Amino acid sequence: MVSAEELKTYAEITWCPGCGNFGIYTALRRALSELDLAPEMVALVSGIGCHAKIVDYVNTNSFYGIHGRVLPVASAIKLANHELTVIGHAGDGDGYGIGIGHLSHTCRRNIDITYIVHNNMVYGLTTGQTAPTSQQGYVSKTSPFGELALPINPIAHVLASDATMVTRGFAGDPKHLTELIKNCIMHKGFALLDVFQPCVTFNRVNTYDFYRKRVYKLEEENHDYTDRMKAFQKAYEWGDRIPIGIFYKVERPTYHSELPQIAKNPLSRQKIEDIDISDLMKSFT
Ligand SMILES: Cc1ncc(C[n+]2csc(CCOP(=O)(O)OP(=O)(O)O)c2C)c(N)n1
Ligand code: SF4
Ligand SMILES: [Mg+2]
Repeated sequence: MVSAEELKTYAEITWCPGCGNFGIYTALRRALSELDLAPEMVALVSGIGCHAKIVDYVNTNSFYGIHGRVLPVASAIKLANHELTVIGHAGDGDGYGIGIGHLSHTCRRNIDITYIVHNNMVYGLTTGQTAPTSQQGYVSKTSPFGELALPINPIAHVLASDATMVTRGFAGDPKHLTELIKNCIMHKGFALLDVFQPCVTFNRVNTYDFYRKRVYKLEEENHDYTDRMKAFQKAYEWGDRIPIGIFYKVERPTYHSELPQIAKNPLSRQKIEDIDISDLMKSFT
């Protein structure tokens, strides 16, 4: 077994001291270690933002993607070699702003990947602009009089897009987060893990204290995660009590399991020498 400590890399960590990304980083390494996954069989994919640096800090395969395109890259990796455990890391700006179109399609296809969204409700890397999950009234340099729009509700959004696993964690509770990451990885199908990730530098509203006073665990209140309508109700719970844990989970065939071309072997292990495409090429001339 590779320990969580051994999954660290030599790269210097440049997150601000106290950043919520540290909690996600710890939980991710613990989950990979506890599931006893060989590092060479894991592929991490990121967008661009503070969250994205995580792929440099974990000693597995990794692909530093582009802003908003985590899911197309992660889906392609999974379909090229479905034996890999593929985990996408996006920011709330990255995944719920520019990249949100990909989210619904990945859900409905049920691509077998885990998608961890580091939701700090702000654009961290670009120094604190309002993000799609910033709360109404949120003041920043791009909304100096307070944000007018309602925030994206990621949980409700993916429930409506037929996601097969929908979860939320808190970076200030790495133990609980480790279990959620393990559950998402073990789930056969698309799993969203939205994580409340305090940005201690730019978001002075959604702090560790803010969440500690409000979050409660769905599993401690006997939430039935097979009931989609109940999951919707929980998705809209916000205020003095905010739920974390598994909102919804259901089994459905994964996209790659329905493709006859890769039923025997992953695409990456298929021989291409014997394939003759000369007739196809001629058809284009
Ligand atoms: C296509 C494109 N548009 C905009 C940018 C500039 N940019 C880089 S990171 C970022 C936002 C980061 O916010 P978020 O995704 O929430 O990540 P965080 O830094 O908060 O982890 C933006 C707008 C970019 N790199 N590429
Ligand atoms: S700017 Fe915010 S999200 Fe980025 S490293 Fe600093 S605390 Fe973390
Ligand atoms: Mg962000």
